[in-house]
Amino acid sequence: MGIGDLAEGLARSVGGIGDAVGDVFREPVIRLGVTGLSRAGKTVFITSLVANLLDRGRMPQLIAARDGTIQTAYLRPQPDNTVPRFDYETHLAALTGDVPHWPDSTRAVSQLRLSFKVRPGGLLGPVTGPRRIHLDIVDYPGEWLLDLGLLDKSYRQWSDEVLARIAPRTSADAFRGALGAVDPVAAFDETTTKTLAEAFTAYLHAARAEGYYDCTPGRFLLPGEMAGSPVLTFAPLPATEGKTGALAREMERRFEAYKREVVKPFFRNHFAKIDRQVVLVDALGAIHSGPRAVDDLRAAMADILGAFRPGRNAFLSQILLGKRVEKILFAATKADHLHHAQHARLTAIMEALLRDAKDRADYAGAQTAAMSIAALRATVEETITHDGRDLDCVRGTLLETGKQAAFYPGELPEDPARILSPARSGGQKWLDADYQIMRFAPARLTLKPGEGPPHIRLDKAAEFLIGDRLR
Ligand SMILES: Nc1nc2c(ncn2[C@@H]2O[C@H](COP(=O)(O)OP(=O)(O)OP(=O)(O)O)[C@@H](O)[C@H]2O)c(=O)[nH]1
Ligand SMILES: [Mg+2]
Repeated sequence: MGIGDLAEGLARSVGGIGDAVGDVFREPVIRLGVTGLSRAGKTVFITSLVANLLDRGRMPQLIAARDGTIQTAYLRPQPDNTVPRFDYETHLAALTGDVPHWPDSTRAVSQLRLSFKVRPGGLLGPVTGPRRIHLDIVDYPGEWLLDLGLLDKSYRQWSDEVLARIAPRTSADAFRGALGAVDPVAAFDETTTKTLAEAFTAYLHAARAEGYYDCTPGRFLLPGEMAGSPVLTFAPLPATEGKTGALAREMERRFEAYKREVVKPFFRNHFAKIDRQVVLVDALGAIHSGPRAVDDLRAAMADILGAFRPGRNAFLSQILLGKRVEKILFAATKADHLHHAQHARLTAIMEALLRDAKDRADYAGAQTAAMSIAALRATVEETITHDGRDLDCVRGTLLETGKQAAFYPGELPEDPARILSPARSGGQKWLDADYQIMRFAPARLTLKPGEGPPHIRLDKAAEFLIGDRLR
């Protein structure tokens, strides 16, 4: 009896669970994690990727699509019964309907299975017939990944670090005010705890809106059904010499519960199963916000890479059992805000950020790459003459007014150091340039049969992420 028979028998013996379990034993599965901080473009990326894998006319750089190795692709029920399904149909309808609009914000993990029928290679090809390969795409918030750093910290260390970091930020004024009104060695009181937690959560939201990435605990921003529970009702407290009050002890207990009951289950149930990972970053948004936001992005990329470093954390090593993510792509999204003449510059900035993140995280492990992409192209290019100068613009429908406009975002520097150095040295604003950003609505599409929605380099991203497994 071979392994195949064994798997078959096992699948049969679990009866009703049937097909999905059998698939896992018999047919290869690629688990692709898609993450990024809120509004990075995860939902649009997955929707367009799936649409373009189902109809592969615009995917020439995905070799298995171009050379016909992929014979068909279709959606199948996902194997994980308790994870919400990624709502592909609704998101696609939003993007490609008569009045196209961006999909709603999503708040939790979701998953989708796409299966490929692939032409068999090798001598046995004609005998064995087409192979099936499954692609499980898992969408999860980047905020949850950044929580990994909390596992190494005690409540005391975490509080000290957070309070030091937010000291110069005016967005933390209200939280500091709330802290000032509380005696840190006070007895425990639920109302005080709740007031502090709410003020801290409000600060985290403000920091996120200002473009800061260091906004952990991540579930404070995306609480879902845990809203109001003790694991999400704590805040950092200043150190007190010698004496600890019951308030601080309860805060500490809740911080430990957060690590145990929120952070660890996410890594065990979702993160540990991922083979390939794409991290979407809104680099243009950060550049628009200024050097501090770029510096913060730089630090966040190092933290994210750190989560993927083998042996980074005892708990992770224990759940991963030597399994590791094989490829990680950092992709700057929304590149359709730039004329293609500037794409290479954006890619160079992403590459420099990645190099820097790898140095910081002392990273060795998965193969990494940086790219600039647009999952859904919302603009067309246009060159206009202004004051006797040619300006490379993009034209699209403005989200705010619904009017068509050509837009010049400013010129990214050829040398990425012009962006990275001011970011590193804590500059307040760019000295020699100003980068604008404009929000466009998705364009109304007329797709030919066999074509997915228009994109920029989504095929190249797919080739890096899964191309080798489809051959
Ligand atoms: N022009 C352009 N805009 C994009 C693209 N992808 C995303 N966007 C913009 O970014 C916004 C956020 O995209 P989503 O895909 O919803 O981002 P998300 O990461 O899923 O966001 P959350 O679910 O809130 O975490 C969209 O509403 C668009 O305004 C793109 O390829 N081109
Ligand atoms: Mg989303």
